[in-house]
Amino acid sequence: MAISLLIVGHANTGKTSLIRTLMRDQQFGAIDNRSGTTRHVERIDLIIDKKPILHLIDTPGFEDSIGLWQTRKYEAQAHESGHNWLSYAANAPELTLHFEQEQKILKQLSNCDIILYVIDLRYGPLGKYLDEIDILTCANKPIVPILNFCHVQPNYAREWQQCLAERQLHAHVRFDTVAFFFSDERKLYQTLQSLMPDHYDQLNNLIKRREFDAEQRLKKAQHALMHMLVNSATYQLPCRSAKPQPSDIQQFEDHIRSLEQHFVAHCLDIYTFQTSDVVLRGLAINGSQWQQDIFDADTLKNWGIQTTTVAATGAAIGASIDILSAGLTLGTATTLGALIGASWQTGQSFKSSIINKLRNRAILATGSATLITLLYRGAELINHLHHRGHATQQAFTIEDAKPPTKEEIARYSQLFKKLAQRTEWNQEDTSQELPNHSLIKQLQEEIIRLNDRD
Ligand SMILES: Nc1nc2c(ncn2[C@@H]2O[C@H](COP(=O)(O)OP(=O)(O)OP(=O)(O)O)[C@@H](O)[C@H]2O)c(=O)[nH]1
Ligand SMILES: [Mg+2]
Repeated sequence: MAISLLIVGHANTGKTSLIRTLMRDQQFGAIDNRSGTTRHVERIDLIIDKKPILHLIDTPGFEDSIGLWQTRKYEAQAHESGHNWLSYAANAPELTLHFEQEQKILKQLSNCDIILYVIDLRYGPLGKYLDEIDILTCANKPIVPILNFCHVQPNYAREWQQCLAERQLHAHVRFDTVAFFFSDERKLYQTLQSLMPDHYDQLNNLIKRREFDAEQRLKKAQHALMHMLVNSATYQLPCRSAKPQPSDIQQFEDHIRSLEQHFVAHCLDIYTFQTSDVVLRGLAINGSQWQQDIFDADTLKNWGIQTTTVAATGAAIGASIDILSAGLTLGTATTLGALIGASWQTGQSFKSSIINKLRNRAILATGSATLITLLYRGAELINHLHHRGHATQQAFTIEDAKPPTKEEIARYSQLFKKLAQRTEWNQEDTSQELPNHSLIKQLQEEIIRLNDRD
């Protein structure tokens, strides 16, 4: 049997938002900055393995709790027990004119297991809210106050906690449906476990599943970022002449931008958000002329050259290329592998760049400053989406990310310089695995470090 949670509270405190966030569903109900958005009771089931675990029941907000509570105090029902008064007030035709919305709430009170009372912490515990709690107490059901908007500062958390404690409501849960943290959601489920011990295992499964899903989403998004960075770092655009033309630069920049856009779309999909939730702005691209780094020990190794005297071999290679560039035909380029002693099989990917060098054509590649910006923007987007509640209405703008430290710049530049040599890793199909290589592991560690830091 699922647990029925009745979500109640004053108008505009974030009741519908809470349900959207718990369901990871932006489409549930309607939410708005104006009060009185929800006009009807609506139920949605949280299902795990085809079994409903929670029934979440959304209700309209209280609008005039003071007036309703007064009808009990000053009229004929004063002598009735709270519970009897509720049954009466839920259906009394003479109350419908003034308390139509409240009656919709009262009718649900008998059908639920637990009441979640949503509080907007931007407001202190005013009389109208306290009357709402008094009305709900009449149902003799457990009430869990949800301290919503908890990340908005300043707020009235302390005043509310004191006021709730005076009413024996100690088991409150802090929440923010916009700045979402799974630890808050876990606390909610743990509170439900203590109130309904018969459902302990069921709720435990829910917590574990939620944790697992969150971990998987994060891993997938980080993987997408690695792909985007590898593809950006290894992308080369051969130009038609020694000097890149504006059309070459445009084509190059469009490609890098499209890689970032594709990554953003993929992340939105992973986190079930929509295109309108993120705005991409101002990626400054510094295309640099690509240079085959023939003196780099890793590059030599990749070419199949095992040498202990890297500098000497490097000099020999440099000389060979210079000789070739000096006037030999393009066909000669294919003999380059033999000339430098590399296994041409492994050096295949460099063929086009060497041929372009021989043809005296520029090759555009992404500069490390751009790659660092892409890394930072990507990590920031993942971090944002990981904590974005499904009730958030404002789009997240990706602009310039915060600047890295000098040490980080040096570390990232070194990493991207090495990655840029691996042109054979450039792949359009991002569903393919990335190579099992120490450079990829290093990139992954940097991304994880950036996500952990925020
Ligand atoms: N910053 C912040 N905004 C929130 C939070 N919860 C809700 N909101 C915003 O508050 C507004 C009202 O949210 P709703 O979910 O419509 O509130 P409601 O209680 O269902 O409103 P009614 O149906 O009118 O009673 C929306 O603009 C939400 O985006 C929160 O925890 N933090
Ligand atoms: Mg609502």
